[in-house]
Amino acid sequence: MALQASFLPSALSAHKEGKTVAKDSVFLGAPLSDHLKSDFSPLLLRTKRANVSIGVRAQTTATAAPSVNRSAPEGKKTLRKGNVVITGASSGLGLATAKALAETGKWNVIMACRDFLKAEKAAKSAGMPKDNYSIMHLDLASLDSVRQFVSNLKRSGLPLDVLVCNAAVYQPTASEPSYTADGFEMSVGVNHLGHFLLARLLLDELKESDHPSPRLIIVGSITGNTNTLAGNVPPKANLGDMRGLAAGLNDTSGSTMIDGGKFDGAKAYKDSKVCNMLMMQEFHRRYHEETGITFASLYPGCIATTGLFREHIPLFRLLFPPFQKYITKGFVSEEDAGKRLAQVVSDPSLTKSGVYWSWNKNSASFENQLSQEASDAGKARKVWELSEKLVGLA
Ligand code: LMG
Ligand code: NDP
Ligand code: PMR
Repeated sequence: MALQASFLPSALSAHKEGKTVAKDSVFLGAPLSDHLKSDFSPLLLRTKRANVSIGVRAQTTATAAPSVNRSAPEGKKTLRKGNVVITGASSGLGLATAKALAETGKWNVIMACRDFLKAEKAAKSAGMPKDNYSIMHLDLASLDSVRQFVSNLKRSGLPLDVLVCNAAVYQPTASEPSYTADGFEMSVGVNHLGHFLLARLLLDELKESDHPSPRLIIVGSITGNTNTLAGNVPPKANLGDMRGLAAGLNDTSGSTMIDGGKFDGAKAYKDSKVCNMLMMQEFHRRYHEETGITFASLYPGCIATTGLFREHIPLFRLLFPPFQKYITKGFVSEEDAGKRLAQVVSDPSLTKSGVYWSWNKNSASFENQLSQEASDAGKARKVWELSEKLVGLA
């Protein structure tokens, strides 16, 4: 409630200025998704819609950002910012990417976060230009929250140009599984199933985008790829015959692990990354030709300092960064990793679909090879179909 009171004035003043709808999303995101104050939201939403056509189109940028007014005279095009949703933008890679994109002035970054205040603080202390981002509530550990987020975004009237599925949890030290609101093992539930539903529900929005290069990006990782040294550190990713996924990914109906095995948090994370990389390719096969949307995944490098390792033992957190810096040399800073993901979001040379991007020692991007399992089209189809059932799409 406090949130609401404090965000209302700025939301309304943003309207008056006819400047941007970004503030509205700040306002919209938290209260609506928290199921608060639904009584007066329709009024706000109507106001907002009316403003989108005026406010957003009035914005100009200096470079080849998405064009709205395509009939404007050459060199004087009226351009609008691209709208990019980044999940888990309250820390680590997501925050660094949000910052990198917001600073270009060409993007309105919608930070889709489970902890609204944390995100607001993070954005402020990162010094993100406030006209170029907004925050909306999204808890990927709840399918209801995912649906609510999609509905809020649609009702905001903001066109969606790029969706980045970045959020993740990693529970390497958990001896017992934990569960999402819908009863799925947490790592696969958040990292894969929550994002799968989100991406499926937002596909129509991406299709309608008039941006020159709409994209759906799903963050992958080297640790899910057993064709690498890192992917061979035990426990290794392996989806097996997916009997655990088929049975609902919990102890009551079968197993918390996709392959039906005993719970292992580190393996669950790596399995979830395999699902992320498989889903990117399945989206590509099903929708790229028809929609022109670019579907891509990436390994941004080892960002050994992020919150991802918060649940690991202190000794690991101490040694992991120097290990990656000086021994594997796979280390990359949050800032540089953010620039890499920002490239995949907006670089005109990275429009190829179905690609898993990585970066070499000189920080040049290249198309990387996925492991056999992470590029298995049969497995991709099966993950897709089983996941559809679990998230209520089939
Ligand atoms: C699993 O264990 C747990 O079973 C699971 O529950 C879960 O927690 C999971 O991923 C999380 O871990 C992993 C365990 C097994 O690994 C460890 O516990 C080792 C932790 C090491 C972490 C990195 C820190 C290393 C510290 C080195 C010191 C750095 C200091 C730097 C200072 C620089 C100053 C200039 O892991 C293993 O069993 C390891 C075996 C991995 C096999 C990988 C495949 C072949 C490896 C070939 C070796 C190549 C050599 C590379 C150099 C390595 C140097 C350490
Ligand atoms: P962080 O922990 O810093 O960021 C993860 C983000 O996900 C946080 O903002 C977190 O929110 C959010 N999140 C977690 N659970 C939920 C949820 N239920 N709903 C919504 N958001 C949630 O880790 P990284 O930045 O390292 O990870 C980002 C991505 O990069 C992940 O996909 C990870 O797999 C990938 N990656 C990371 C590598 C690395 O070395 N760090 C290497 C390869 C890939 P909150 O701030 O509230 O906790
Ligand atoms: Mg790994 C080139 C070698 C390399 C790279 C790039 C990574 C990345 N790791 C490498 C090697 C090794 N790691 C080796 C030789 C070991 C054994 C000492 C090792 C161990 C290790 C552990 C215990 N590494 C880890 C862990 C984790 O808990 C991290 C993990 O698996 O998270 C799922 C991790 C990682 N190593 C990486 C990267 C990028 C990670 C974590 C990030 C991720 O996949 O999201």
